[in-house]
Amino acid sequence: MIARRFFSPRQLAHAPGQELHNGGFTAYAETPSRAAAILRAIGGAEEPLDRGTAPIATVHAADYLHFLQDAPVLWREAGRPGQAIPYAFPIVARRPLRLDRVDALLGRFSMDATTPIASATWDAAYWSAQTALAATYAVLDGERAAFALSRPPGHHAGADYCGGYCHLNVAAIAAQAARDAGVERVAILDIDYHHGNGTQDIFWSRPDVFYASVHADPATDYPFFWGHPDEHGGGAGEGATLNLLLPHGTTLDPFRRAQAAALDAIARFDPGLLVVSFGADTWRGDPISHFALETPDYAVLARDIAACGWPTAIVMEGGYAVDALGDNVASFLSEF
Ligand code: OKP
Ligand code: ZN
Repeated sequence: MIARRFFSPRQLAHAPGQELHNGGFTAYAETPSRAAAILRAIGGAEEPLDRGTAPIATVHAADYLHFLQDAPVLWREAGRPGQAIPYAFPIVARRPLRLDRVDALLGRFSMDATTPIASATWDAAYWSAQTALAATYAVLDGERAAFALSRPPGHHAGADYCGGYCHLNVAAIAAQAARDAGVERVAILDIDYHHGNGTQDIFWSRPDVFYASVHADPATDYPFFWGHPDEHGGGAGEGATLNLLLPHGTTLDPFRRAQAAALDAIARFDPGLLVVSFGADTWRGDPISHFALETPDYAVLARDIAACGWPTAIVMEGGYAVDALGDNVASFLSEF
C-alpha cells in the first residue's frame, strides 16, 4: 500500500441530495460514503496541511472562486430550498456581463445541471484541493508516490466553471503547484471513465503540462463536447493533449494498450512529475459507466504506471459503485 495518503474529514460535508439524471431526479451519485469506503479500504489517511487559497487561485479565476462561496447564500436569499442548481446557460454569445441573479451566475459558472452547490461545498472542495497539494508536496519532498483522496473530484472543472460533480480541478492544482515548485514539465494521465474536459481546457495552450486521457467515446458518453481524438491542444500547447477513446464493454487488455500508448507519449515528453487522475468508474459494475474492468486489473494498470519511474501524485476522480470502490482503489494503490 502506498505510504502517504491524504484526506480531511471536512471533505465529507458536501452531500447534495439529488441530481438531474436522464430526465428525472435521482440520488446524487458522488456521495460522502464513497470517501468513507475508500478510507476504510486503504487503512486511513493523514490530514493535509492548509496551504491556503493561493495555489487554488493560480488555476481558477477569482470571480469563479467567489461564486462558489456566494452561490448557496444567494440561493437561500432567493427563497430556494436545497442546493443551488443552474438551468440557463449562456452558450450563445458568451460575453462579459455584470450578473447579479443567482440563476444567471449559476449558468455563467457551470457547464451542466448535475453539479449542485450547497453551503458546505466550498469547504469540502477547498479541502479536496488541499489533499492534492499535500500529495504533490510529499512527492516533491522525495516520496516516490502519494495519494490524495480528493473528493469532490476535479477533472470536469475548468478555470471558471464547475461540472460533472467537480468544483475545483484538483489534478490541475497539483500539476500547477509542481510547476511553481520548479518542475519544468508535468504530465497528467487521466484514467477516469470520463474525459477530463476541465483539465484539458486549463492546459490547452500550455507546452509545459502534457494531458493524456483514456476514456469512453464522447459520441456516446458525458461530457459529449470534449475528448474527441482530433483534440491535440492549441497554440504553444499544440501536441501536448492526447485523447484515447475506448468503446463500451472495454476489458483490461484494450484498456492496458491504450494506457501504454498514453505512457509512451508521456515518456517522449519526459516529465519531472506525473499526476494521475484515477477513476474507478471503469469497473464493470459502475452504475453510471460502461467499461468492464475487474478489481485485480487496477493493480496491473498501476504496475505499468509505476514501472515508468516518474515521481507520481495520484488524485481520486470518479467511481460510483460504493460497495466495490474501496477494493478497487486499494488494488490500484497496492502497486505504488
Ligand atoms: C464525473 B467523473 C447523468 C450522467 C452524467 C455526470 C457524470 C460526471 C462524472 N446523470 N453525470 O468523471 O467520474
Ligand atoms: Zn468519471
